[in-house]
Amino acid sequence: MKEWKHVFKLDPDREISDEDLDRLCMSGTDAVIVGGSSGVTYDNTVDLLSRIRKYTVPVALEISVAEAVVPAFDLYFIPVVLNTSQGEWITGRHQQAVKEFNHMTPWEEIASQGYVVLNPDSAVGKLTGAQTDLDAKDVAAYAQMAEHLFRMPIFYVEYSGMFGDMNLVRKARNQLTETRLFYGGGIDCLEKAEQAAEAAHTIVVGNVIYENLERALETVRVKEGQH
Ligand code: 1GP
Repeated sequence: MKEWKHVFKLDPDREISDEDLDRLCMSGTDAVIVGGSSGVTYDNTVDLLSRIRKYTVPVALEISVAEAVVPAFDLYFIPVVLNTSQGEWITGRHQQAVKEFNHMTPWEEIASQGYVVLNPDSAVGKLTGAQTDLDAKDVAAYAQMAEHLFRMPIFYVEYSGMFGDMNLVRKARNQLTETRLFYGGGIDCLEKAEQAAEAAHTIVVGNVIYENLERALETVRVKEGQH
């Protein structure tokens, strides 16, 4: 995960053909994250994992609902929304899930993600009641908290559905030495992928997979200019 430059995020609640999935998994991306804000179930998560498992690409589950936790992923990501006042998205659901799994929780395969959600119109923004009216200094402070206060391995700047402010992303990344900054939101062509890859450690490409697969695949070329 420390080396990832580019990842695709696939939503178990959306359809993807075997051919398109083959091209994604063989694209040279560093990893596939499985996750979504709504409609994620055990069945559609198992189904998608079993299809991705035919390939060697690492695959991580970003857990949104405890009922859809499926064994056999390489890694599990636990999102913690830093910019909400709704406690269920910070520790509430997490505590319930850990209580349910109890001693079964595979802590060595789990990484927390400190999310800052910045698109108020996104599904995740609405769902979590994120306070999105933040400037670069606000987000940089959250980045410091993620690294130094909570020691989170990932700080995720989430603009889901819109391309964000790369200056803000860069300033947040400059706070970090151990924690990796993941950026996601509106990357729908190579040019935006390059801008985001210059500002973040790891870029996440989601929606364009379902809108325009060719454009999604071209974003992997950011790996050619590794920096
Ligand atoms: C969503 O950050 C990811 O969680 C990617 O965003 O769907 O806008 O590419 P997009």
